[in-house]
Amino acid sequence: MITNQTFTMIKPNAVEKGHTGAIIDQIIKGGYKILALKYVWLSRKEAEKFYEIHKERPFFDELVSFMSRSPIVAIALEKENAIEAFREFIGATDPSKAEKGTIRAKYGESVGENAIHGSDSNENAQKEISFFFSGREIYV
Ligand code: IDP
Ligand code: MG
Repeated sequence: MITNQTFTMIKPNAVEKGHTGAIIDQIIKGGYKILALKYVWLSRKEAEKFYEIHKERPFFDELVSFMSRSPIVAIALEKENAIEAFREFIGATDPSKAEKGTIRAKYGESVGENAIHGSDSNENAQKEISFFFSGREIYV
Protein backbone atom coordinates (compact mmCIF):
# COMPACT_ATOMS: atom_id res chain seq x y z
CA MET A 1 0.00 0.00 0.00
CA ILE A 2 1.37 3.41 -1.02
CA THR A 3 1.07 5.76 1.99
CA ASN A 4 3.24 8.68 0.89
CA GLN A 5 1.01 9.89 -1.96
CA THR A 6 -2.15 11.96 -2.05
CA PHE A 7 -4.25 13.72 -4.65
CA THR A 8 -5.50 17.29 -4.71
CA MET A 9 -7.53 19.55 -6.98
CA ILE A 10 -7.55 23.31 -6.88
CA LYS A 11 -11.29 23.82 -7.28
CA PRO A 12 -13.06 26.15 -9.77
CA ASN A 13 -13.69 29.02 -7.32
CA ALA A 14 -9.98 29.31 -6.46
CA VAL A 15 -8.80 28.98 -10.08
CA GLU A 16 -11.37 31.58 -11.22
CA LYS A 17 -10.14 34.07 -8.63
CA GLY A 18 -6.49 33.68 -9.66
CA HIS A 19 -5.26 31.81 -6.57
CA THR A 20 -3.68 28.88 -8.47
CA GLY A 21 -0.09 30.14 -8.15
CA ALA A 22 -0.37 31.08 -4.47
CA ILE A 23 -1.91 27.71 -3.60
CA ILE A 24 0.73 25.69 -5.50
CA ASP A 25 3.42 27.79 -3.79
CA GLN A 26 1.93 27.06 -0.34
CA ILE A 27 1.80 23.32 -1.16
CA ILE A 28 5.46 23.21 -2.28
CA LYS A 29 6.60 25.29 0.72
CA GLY A 30 4.63 22.86 2.91
CA GLY A 31 7.08 20.14 1.87
CA TYR A 32 4.99 18.34 -0.76
CA LYS A 33 6.65 17.08 -3.93
CA ILE A 34 4.63 17.38 -7.13
CA LEU A 35 4.50 14.02 -8.95
CA ALA A 36 2.05 15.08 -11.68
CA LEU A 37 0.03 18.19 -12.53
CA LYS A 38 -2.72 18.96 -15.06
CA TYR A 39 -5.14 21.82 -15.89
CA VAL A 40 -8.51 20.24 -16.72
CA TRP A 41 -12.10 21.28 -17.38
CA LEU A 42 -14.18 18.35 -16.14
CA SER A 43 -17.38 17.49 -17.96
CA ARG A 44 -20.49 16.97 -15.84
CA LYS A 45 -20.17 13.19 -16.41
CA GLU A 46 -16.53 13.18 -15.32
CA ALA A 47 -17.34 15.16 -12.16
CA GLU A 48 -20.16 12.69 -11.39
CA LYS A 49 -17.72 9.80 -11.83
CA PHE A 50 -15.01 11.39 -9.68
CA TYR A 51 -17.48 12.07 -6.83
CA GLU A 52 -19.38 8.77 -7.24
CA ILE A 53 -18.87 7.95 -3.53
CA HIS A 54 -20.99 11.01 -2.66
CA LYS A 55 -23.88 10.27 -5.04
CA GLU A 56 -26.38 9.69 -2.21
CA ARG A 57 -25.42 12.88 -0.38
CA PRO A 58 -27.95 15.78 -0.58
CA PHE A 59 -25.30 18.13 -2.00
CA PHE A 60 -24.20 15.81 -4.85
CA ASP A 61 -25.87 17.83 -7.63
CA GLU A 62 -24.54 21.13 -6.33
CA LEU A 63 -21.05 19.60 -6.02
CA VAL A 64 -21.05 18.21 -9.56
CA SER A 65 -22.32 21.51 -11.04
CA PHE A 66 -19.66 23.44 -9.14
CA MET A 67 -16.78 21.13 -10.08
CA SER A 68 -17.67 21.21 -13.79
CA ARG A 69 -18.39 24.94 -14.17
CA SER A 70 -14.79 25.92 -15.06
CA PRO A 71 -11.28 24.37 -15.02
CA ILE A 72 -9.54 22.79 -12.06
CA VAL A 73 -5.87 21.95 -11.41
CA ALA A 74 -5.28 18.26 -10.62
CA ILE A 75 -2.09 17.40 -8.73
CA ALA A 76 -0.54 14.17 -7.41
CA LEU A 77 1.62 14.82 -4.34
CA GLU A 78 4.23 12.99 -2.28
CA LYS A 79 5.07 13.42 1.38
CA GLU A 80 5.44 11.11 4.36
CA ASN A 81 1.99 10.24 5.78
CA ALA A 82 0.56 12.24 2.87
CA ILE A 83 -3.19 11.70 3.37
CA GLU A 84 -3.46 12.79 6.99
CA ALA A 85 -0.80 15.47 6.66
CA PHE A 86 -2.43 17.08 3.64
CA ARG A 87 -5.96 17.07 5.11
CA GLU A 88 -4.62 18.87 8.15
CA PHE A 89 -2.63 21.21 5.88
CA ILE A 90 -5.70 22.32 3.86
CA GLY A 91 -8.05 22.71 6.86
CA ALA A 92 -11.62 21.64 7.64
CA THR A 93 -14.23 21.08 4.90
CA ASP A 94 -16.10 24.20 6.08
CA PRO A 95 -13.67 27.11 5.55
CA SER A 96 -15.19 29.04 8.47
CA LYS A 97 -14.03 26.19 10.73
CA ALA A 98 -10.62 25.72 9.06
CA GLU A 99 -7.54 26.64 11.05
CA LYS A 100 -6.15 30.11 10.30
CA GLY A 101 -3.58 30.15 7.50
CA THR A 102 -4.73 26.90 5.90
CA ILE A 103 -5.63 26.92 2.20
CA ARG A 104 -9.35 26.49 2.89
CA ALA A 105 -9.32 29.28 5.51
CA LYS A 106 -7.59 31.62 3.05
CA TYR A 107 -9.33 30.78 -0.23
CA GLY A 108 -12.50 28.84 0.63
CA GLU A 109 -15.79 30.72 0.27
CA SER A 110 -18.33 28.21 1.58
CA VAL A 111 -18.58 24.54 2.60
CA GLY A 112 -19.13 23.69 -1.09
CA GLU A 113 -16.71 26.16 -2.68
CA ASN A 114 -13.88 25.35 -0.32
CA ALA A 115 -11.03 25.93 -2.79
CA ILE A 116 -9.24 22.57 -2.61
CA HIS A 117 -9.66 18.80 -2.43
CA GLY A 118 -7.63 16.31 -0.41
CA SER A 119 -7.95 12.51 -0.64
CA ASP A 120 -9.38 10.80 2.45
CA SER A 121 -7.64 7.40 2.27
CA ASN A 122 -4.69 5.71 0.57
CA GLU A 123 -7.08 3.65 -1.54
CA ASN A 124 -9.02 6.71 -2.73
CA ALA A 125 -5.78 8.65 -3.37
CA GLN A 126 -4.60 5.95 -5.78
CA LYS A 127 -8.02 5.84 -7.48
CA GLU A 128 -8.07 9.62 -7.83
CA ILE A 129 -4.50 9.81 -9.18
CA SER A 130 -5.36 7.12 -11.75
CA PHE A 131 -8.53 9.02 -12.70
CA PHE A 132 -6.40 11.93 -13.98
CA PHE A 133 -2.95 10.52 -14.76
CA SER A 134 -1.43 7.60 -16.65
CA GLY A 135 1.66 5.92 -15.19
CA ARG A 136 3.72 7.76 -17.83
CA GLU A 137 2.63 11.12 -16.37
CA ILE A 138 3.66 10.41 -12.75
CA TYR A 139 7.26 11.30 -11.85
CA VAL A 140 7.94 9.38 -8.66
P1 IDP B 1 -13.82 16.82 2.22
O1 IDP B 1 -13.57 17.45 0.83
O2 IDP B 1 -13.32 17.72 3.31
O3 IDP B 1 -13.30 15.43 2.32
P2 IDP B 1 -16.48 15.67 1.92
O4 IDP B 1 -17.45 15.49 3.04
O5 IDP B 1 -15.79 14.46 1.38
O6 IDP B 1 -15.41 16.77 2.39
O7 IDP B 1 -17.26 16.39 0.75
C1 IDP B 1 -16.70 16.48 -0.55
C2 IDP B 1 -16.90 17.88 -1.08
O8 IDP B 1 -18.30 18.12 -1.23
C3 IDP B 1 -16.45 19.02 -0.14
O9 IDP B 1 -15.06 19.29 -0.24
C4 IDP B 1 -17.29 20.17 -0.63
O10 IDP B 1 -16.78 20.76 -1.82
C5 IDP B 1 -18.60 19.47 -0.96
N1 IDP B 1 -19.55 19.55 0.18
C6 IDP B 1 -19.46 18.91 1.36
N2 IDP B 1 -20.50 19.20 2.17
C7 IDP B 1 -21.29 20.05 1.44
C8 IDP B 1 -22.53 20.72 1.72
O11 IDP B 1 -23.11 20.59 2.80
N3 IDP B 1 -23.01 21.52 0.72
C9 IDP B 1 -22.39 21.68 -0.48
N4 IDP B 1 -21.23 21.08 -0.78
C10 IDP B 1 -20.68 20.28 0.17
MG1 MG C 1 -13.82 13.70 1.21
